[in-house]
Amino acid sequence: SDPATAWWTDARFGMFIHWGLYAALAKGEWVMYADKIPVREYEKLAGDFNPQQFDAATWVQLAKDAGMKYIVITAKHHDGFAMFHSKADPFNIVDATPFGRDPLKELAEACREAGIVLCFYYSHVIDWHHPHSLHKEHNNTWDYKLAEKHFPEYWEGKAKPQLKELLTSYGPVGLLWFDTAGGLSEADSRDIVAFVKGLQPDCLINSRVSHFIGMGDYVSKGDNEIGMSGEDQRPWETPMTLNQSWGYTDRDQVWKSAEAVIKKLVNVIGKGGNLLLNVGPTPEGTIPELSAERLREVGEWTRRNSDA
Ligand code: FUL
Repeated sequence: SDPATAWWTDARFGMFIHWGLYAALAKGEWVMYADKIPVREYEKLAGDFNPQQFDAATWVQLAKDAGMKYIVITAKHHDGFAMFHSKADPFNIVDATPFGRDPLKELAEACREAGIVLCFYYSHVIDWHHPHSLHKEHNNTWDYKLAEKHFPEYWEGKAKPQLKELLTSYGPVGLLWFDTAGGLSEADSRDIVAFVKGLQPDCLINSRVSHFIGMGDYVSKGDNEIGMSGEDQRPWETPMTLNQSWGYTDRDQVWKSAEAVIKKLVNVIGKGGNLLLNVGPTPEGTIPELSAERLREVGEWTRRNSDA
C-alpha cells in the first residue's frame, strides 16, 4: 500500500461536518443558490450568527465515541463564507459575526489532544459571494454578470490565499476535500494540487479537485455512493449523510437508522473503502441529537464486535 495514504486507509471512518452561515436558515447548504438570495441579504445573516454552544471538544469526543479517526469540516462551502479567521477575505466567522471565535482553531486544538486527524473541505470553484468565481453551471447570476467575470481575480485573490491560510495556521492538515470542480481547467487543477503540496507535502487531496482523470490522492465516490465491485485500483471514500441533506435543515426527517448506518459502514469497509459520515450542526453550534445518538450507537456496535 501507498505510504502517503496509509494513515487514511487505516482510519476507515471519518466525520464529515457541513457547518456554515446557511445553518441559520435551516434549509441546507444550497439555500443561497436555491432561493437566489442576494449577497447583501445573505451577508446580514452573519450579523446574527452567534453559535455560543459550539464546543470543539464535544464534537471531537462524539467522533471518537463513534469510532471515527478523522474529521473533515467545511472551511468554506459554496456560499463563500469562511468558517475561520481569513485575512484574505473579511466575509468570515471572526470578522463578520458577533461570535468572533475561530472554530477551526478550536477544533485543531481539540483534535490534537484527542489524536483525531483534522481535515478541511474547501469549495475551490463555486463561491456565490465572490464576483469572479466561475463554475460550469452553478453561478450567482442574480448579483453578477457572467460576462464580467475574471476568474484569476477569484483564484489568486481568494481561493489560493485562503488555502494558504488553512495550510499554514492550523498545524498539519490531514487532507483537503475539494468539491464541484466543473469548469476548472487542467492547468488550474494542476496549479492547486502543486500549491497544496508545496505548503504541506503530506496533505492528501481528494479526486473532486478536478474533473481531469486520475487527479488527487484518492477517489471520492458520488454522494452516498458505495460502488459495486471492491476491485478499485485507488483508495476511495464514500461521503454519506445520515438523513438526506448535508447542511442543517429542520425539514428533512428521513433518517437512516443506526443499524442501517452500521450495515453501510461494514459494506464500505468490506469493499476496501472509507466512510465519511456527515453531520450538519445547528446555528447554535451543536450537533443535532438525532445524529449524535446514531453515531454513538455505531461506536457501541463496533466496540462490542471487536476484540481491541
Ligand atoms: C456536493 C455539494 O454540492 C454538496 O453541497 C455537499 O457538499 C456534497 C458533499 O458535495 O457536491
